[in-house]
Amino acid sequence: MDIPQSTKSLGVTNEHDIELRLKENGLEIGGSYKPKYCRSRNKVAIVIPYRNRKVHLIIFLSYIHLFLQRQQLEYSIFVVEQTDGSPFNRGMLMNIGFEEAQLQSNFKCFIFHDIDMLPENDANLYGCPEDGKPRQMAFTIDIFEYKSTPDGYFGGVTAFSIKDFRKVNGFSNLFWGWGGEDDDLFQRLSFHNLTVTRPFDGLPNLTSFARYRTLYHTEEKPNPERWRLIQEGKWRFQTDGLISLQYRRLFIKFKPLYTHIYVDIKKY
Ligand code: NGS
Repeated sequence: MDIPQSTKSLGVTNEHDIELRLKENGLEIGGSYKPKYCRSRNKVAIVIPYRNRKVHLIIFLSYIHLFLQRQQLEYSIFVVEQTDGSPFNRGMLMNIGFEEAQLQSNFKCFIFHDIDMLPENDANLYGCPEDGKPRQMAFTIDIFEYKSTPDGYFGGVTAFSIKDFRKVNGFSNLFWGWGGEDDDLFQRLSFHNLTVTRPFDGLPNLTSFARYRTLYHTEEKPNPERWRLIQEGKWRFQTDGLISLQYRRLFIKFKPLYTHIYVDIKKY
């Protein structure tokens, strides 16, 4: 399937058209899917942090559902929306998605997914990683001219078993604004001796497989505190994260294409 850069190229103009199409494929309310003729090994929760990117949301959903269904995966999509006016807190929204998804079902693993990243290759499997082996899914990205991302890069799209994400205490909740929360997470993995794996590890020519296309957006405002937070991270790994997560869930809506969780995480 071609990767769309606009909803027009999909031949659809709104969410409703896509809903109808996907319903025919067997998509259930809340954006959940189970393959019809086989049983998936595990159930995967896809968590997407979100605010104010309606067009990206439509493009992402219309692409990713079919992608996941071609892989015969059992999955649900959770969109966690920050409704307050504080700077965007990607890490905290991921932590919230992790906790909220478990209130809905017994997911065995989690894929933390930016809304503007589209996997290009159907063979980049979104199934569960083994315990002890979190996976960096986005290995080469168009905006970096498909060069391999550096070893310490752990952003964009990452996969965890439930056990490993708990072990590292999730993301830090303290990164408000763009950048650094993924570097902090990478440090958490190293601290716990977890090995980062990548799709197609061991194969030659890795760069031609785990490719991602990004959807265009204007640059976000970087968080001026991020370098200091990263540097001091190791003192907080045990106390800042899932263990200290506090938020107000305003409401949850089970929409045809996804479960939409509205939260207030205001920076007090
Ligand atoms: C690093 C950021 C990461 C970010 C990566 C790629 O510099 O959070 O760039 O960003 N770290 C810091 O700023 C400390 S990207 O070009 O994909 O937007 O993930």
